[in-house]
Amino acid sequence: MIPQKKRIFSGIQPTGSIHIGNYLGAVQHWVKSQAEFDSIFCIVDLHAITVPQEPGTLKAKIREVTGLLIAAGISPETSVVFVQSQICAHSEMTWILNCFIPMGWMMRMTQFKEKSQKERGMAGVGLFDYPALMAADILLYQTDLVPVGEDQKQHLELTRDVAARFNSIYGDTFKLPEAVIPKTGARIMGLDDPTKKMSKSETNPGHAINLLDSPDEIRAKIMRATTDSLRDIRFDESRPGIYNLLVIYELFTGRSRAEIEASFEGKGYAELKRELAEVITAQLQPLQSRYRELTADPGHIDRLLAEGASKVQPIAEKTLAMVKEKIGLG
Ligand code: ATP
Ligand code: LTN
Repeated sequence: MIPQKKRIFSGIQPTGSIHIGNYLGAVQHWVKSQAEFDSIFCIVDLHAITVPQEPGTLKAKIREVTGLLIAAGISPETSVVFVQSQICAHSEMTWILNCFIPMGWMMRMTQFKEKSQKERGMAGVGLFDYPALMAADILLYQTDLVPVGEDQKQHLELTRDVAARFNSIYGDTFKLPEAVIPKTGARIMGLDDPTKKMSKSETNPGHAINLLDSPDEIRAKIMRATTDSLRDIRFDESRPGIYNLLVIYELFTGRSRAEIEASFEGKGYAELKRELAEVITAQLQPLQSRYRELTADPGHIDRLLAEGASKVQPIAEKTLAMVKEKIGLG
């Protein structure tokens, strides 16, 4: 018998613009692992509405993110890409899991604490419940591995905890998923403030390099990136600005740290920044032209998403039916 491939599941929010943090921390790893694993990628629009969204923009962003994933190398033939809200089982499973997650676990979630602070008491219940929806996404597909950036580690732990809790009550039901977090690039920092993670929800235009930025925008953002007043170019985590730029350089070029430090010996920050801008531009150009080709026909992306939904629906329905049966629902 041919052994079954392990299943990968991951998600991305259709909000803001996809930036090089999303790409280096998550998307490029999804692309590389497609051949080896049975891969499912979800455009998490239900997660997106945990903060206010403009309807027209949300719809457009769902297509944009899908187009970017495919342009970045996700193959719709080998992998599945689908929209979360098109599969009702995600919402239904979230409700069921809610009933098995103690409030105390949820109250420890640092992402909620950070995001809700900005909302000054007006954060929605959905934002609080965000990790339960994420657990439902993962557990519905009996996922083995979840490749994500560092910021999602705690959510993955909660997912495993609720799965284990359910299994201990009702017997073996959910597979316990494992987070896969890259050693380097799991937390690319903001260019304007290298002490904060690069994030889609930051609005400062100098904060992130987006995958669709023009060469001029890339150059301007990199040249303005916050560094320090020292001179030597070294991978030194205590100097977050220059360290972040070097990590981005390392990941886009695939060169070793020793090689990079040697090549910038005696050179200044301006030179590193100029070269980094060139490297990023060269890497993003082919992706951008594929994106333009893919989106030339507006119906194309919608068709791919409809196919994706029809492929995952039976898997999700099967897990949901098993769970409802075990609990004694309906
Ligand atoms: P927001 O910060 O507004 O919540 P986001 O930038 O984190 O949005 P998501 O769609 O939530 O974007 O994340 C998609 C994937 O990118 C996730 O796996 C996440 O862990 C990863 N990711 C997000 N930001 C970074 C970053 N700065 N460095 C590395 N990986 C990241
Ligand atoms: N919360 C994740 C997005 C996400 C996700 C998932 C990631 C939603 N559902 C399931 C992995 C598996 C984020 O990146 N902010």
